[in-house]
Amino acid sequence: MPSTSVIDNGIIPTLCRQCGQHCGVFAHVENGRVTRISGNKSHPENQGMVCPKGRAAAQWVYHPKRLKGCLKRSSDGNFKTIGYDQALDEIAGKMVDIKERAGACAMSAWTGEAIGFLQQEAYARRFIHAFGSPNFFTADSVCFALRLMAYHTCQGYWSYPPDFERAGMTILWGANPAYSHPPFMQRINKARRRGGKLVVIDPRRTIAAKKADLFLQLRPGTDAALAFGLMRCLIHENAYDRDFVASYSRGFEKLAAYSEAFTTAYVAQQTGVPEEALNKMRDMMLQSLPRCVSFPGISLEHQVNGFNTIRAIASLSALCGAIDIEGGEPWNKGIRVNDLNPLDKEQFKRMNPAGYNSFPLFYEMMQKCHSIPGLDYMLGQEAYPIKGLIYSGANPVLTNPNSQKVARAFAGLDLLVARDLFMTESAKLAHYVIPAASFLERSELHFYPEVQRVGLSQKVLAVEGTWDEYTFWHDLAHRLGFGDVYFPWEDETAVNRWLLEPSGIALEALMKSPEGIVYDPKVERRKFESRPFPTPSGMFEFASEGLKSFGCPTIPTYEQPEYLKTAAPGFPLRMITGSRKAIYYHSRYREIETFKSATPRALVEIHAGDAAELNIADGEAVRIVSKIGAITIPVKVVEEGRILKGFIEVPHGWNNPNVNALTDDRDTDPVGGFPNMKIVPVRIEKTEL
Ligand SMILES: Nc1nc2c(c(=O)[nH]1)N[C@H]1C(S)=C(S)[C@@H](COP(=O)(O)OP(=O)(O)OC[C@H]3O[C@@H](n4cnc5c(=O)[nH]c(N)nc54)[C@H](O)[C@@H]3O)O[C@H]1N2
Ligand SMILES: Nc1nc2c(c(=O)[nH]1)N[C@H]1C(S)=C(S)[C@@H](COP(=O)(O)OP(=O)(O)OC[C@H]3O[C@@H](n4cnc5c(=O)[nH]c(N)nc54)[C@H](O)[C@@H]3O)O[C@H]1N2
Ligand code: SF4
Ligand SMILES: [Mo]
Repeated sequence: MPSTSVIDNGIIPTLCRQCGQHCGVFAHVENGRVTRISGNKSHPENQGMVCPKGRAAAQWVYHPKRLKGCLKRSSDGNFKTIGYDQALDEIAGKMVDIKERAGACAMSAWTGEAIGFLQQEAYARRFIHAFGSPNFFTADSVCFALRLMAYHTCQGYWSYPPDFERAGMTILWGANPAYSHPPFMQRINKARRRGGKLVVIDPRRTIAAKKADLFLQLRPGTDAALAFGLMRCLIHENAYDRDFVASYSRGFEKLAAYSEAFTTAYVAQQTGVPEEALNKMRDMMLQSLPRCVSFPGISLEHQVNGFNTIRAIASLSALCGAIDIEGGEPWNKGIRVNDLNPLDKEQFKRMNPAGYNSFPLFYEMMQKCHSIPGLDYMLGQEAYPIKGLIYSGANPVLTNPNSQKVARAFAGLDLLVARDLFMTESAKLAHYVIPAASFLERSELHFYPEVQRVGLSQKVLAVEGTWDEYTFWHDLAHRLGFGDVYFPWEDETAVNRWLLEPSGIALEALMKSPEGIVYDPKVERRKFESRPFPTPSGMFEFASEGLKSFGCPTIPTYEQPEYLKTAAPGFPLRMITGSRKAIYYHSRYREIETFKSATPRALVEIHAGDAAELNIADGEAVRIVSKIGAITIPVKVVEEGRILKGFIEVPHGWNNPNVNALTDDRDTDPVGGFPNMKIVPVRIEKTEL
């Protein structure tokens, strides 16, 4: 295969991007080929650790199924290989045609988690904005943005990640960093060796739960009740940070009055957690104050009261006194870099960005469009039609809710361009597939705000017949006539140099610093004492008056999950989806042979009591039916205590079965538009595979 490393033999330090952590790694090259990836012990992110996904990077980038050469779908549905110039000329021509027929807004772009949320994403956003369309979608519509929105509402920034290593107590709310964020688990483990406590709140006894000092097996959707119960304890014990509340916050009285209803008995009744365990948690929290940090996971975003649940958790941290202290939740200092995003917010808002009407706060805070209503635009069921989409580093047909609808929307477009390393279920629907470069084939900046460092990944490989993100957007922009203005840099090295200019850090220096460079040596704590919180009031907002205009209560509230209020007729079970596993990453890495042999298929986890009632044995197949679809999947009856009775768990990212055939895109958080992927009403029927 014509793929060569930038050196013949040796070791190239770089950053792993098999997930979003950007661990420091070494690529070992022998005879022009990367043979293995090892950890950089001096890198602050991972301190030498490499997880199985990182170790498998070489298997993945050299996989024989990797796409090379541009593909065009013919009328018979088959793909044929065409030249890069022809592909880009045709795509540019079709975009011009769409613009003439339906306006610039009829074109859109979409980047997925594989692209990340920084530089690579910014190329796509810059491109579609320069084309004249506000319609830019990302994985943010189902990931991280709801947390960002909730924290921003309270304090004007998001403290990510907490100072795990120095915390007195870490509360994992529906997160399993042992699998999802291995470097964070490493830090939590370090804190525990020094006596720090770990509390895990999860309806499933995860690997993190097994290691925890305390595991609360709570009913999904009831986290806010627990958070209010803990706030009530802090207030009743007079143990909350009174100085912080008096001097730097607003809305405390309203919040305190609301929390009064959350007695230990009521919280136990809602969450299903025994009062004894709740009291134990309260005592642990009181003993670790103020260094008590919370880490809300993705499961709190994937439910209909997610925004308020996360606000309640952010408020709890503020009452603990954990805001911007050592061992608390830092207010990170950013780096001064040039901005790739030329968005004129007001101008684009006037153009009616897709989904603005449905979830205006999402657009206001993220300055991106929401993909869930975005699909209605693609289906021609909204104010104007979206007729074209270029997506990169995503696989929405498997990862977005209501996958039948995603597939229908994609299949109906006049122009769909896919950028991926592999032929996926989404790429199969594309008119053109432009093979993408992997992270080992590009160079980009990455920031580690908790240690105030900037790092740079190095280009390790060149693979013929694939194109990196910058080259692709640059080349297409030049064909459309706005390249000179918006993509003037020759290559990504020139972009990196331009981005860094305001920071005072030279690209050459960064290239020689595999562990990154500290962009601000001064560590400051409790910065709110000397400058206002970046909220409308300048205070930490337990109550946010600004939310009224978005139809949201000013203080966070607990909404009982539907299943505690009424039985959904015909759907007696609740399905949790997508709990992270150690190896697969959403729909990624299913090609890797060693992963395939370790976990060849998706299984539904079911409680032994539910299995017995349904007369289902381990290994048998079932049909899971939701309001919008059905899938067939083999059963894994799990050990006692692993999952709450009445709940099942199905992994995501698989093609067969695709759990998002069951998740409903209409069942969302009203403010953030995040889909319910964690409490899906379903029933199970015995069947055969
Ligand atoms: N290996 C691997 N790592 C990944 C990913 C991957 O696909 N694979 N994806 C990455 C991405 S993009 C993300 S967003 C992160 C997500 O990472 P995390 O936020 O750590 O998510 P999970 O590991 O799925 O853990 C979520 C847990 O929440 C529990 N849960 C479900 N409903 C509720 C509820 O109502 N309340 C509470 N308290 N718990 C609940 C589930 O049982 C599950 O154990 O992982 C990242 N890391
Ligand atoms: N039911 C259910 N669904 C979920 C979730 C859940 O918990 N439950 N979690 C949701 C979450 S939190 C997220 S973040 C989304 C993620 O959903 P997506 O953003 O769609 O992510 P992936 O499935 O990982 O798709 C990434 C694609 O990019 C390709 N790729 C990898 N590296 C590169 C690269 O460098 N360049 C390019 N161009 N392509 C690359 C991969 O081959 C893969 O096909 O899934 C969501 N879907
Ligand atoms: S956690 Fe694993 S996959 Fe993620 S960056 Fe680190 S080594 Fe790579
Ligand atoms: Mo995510």
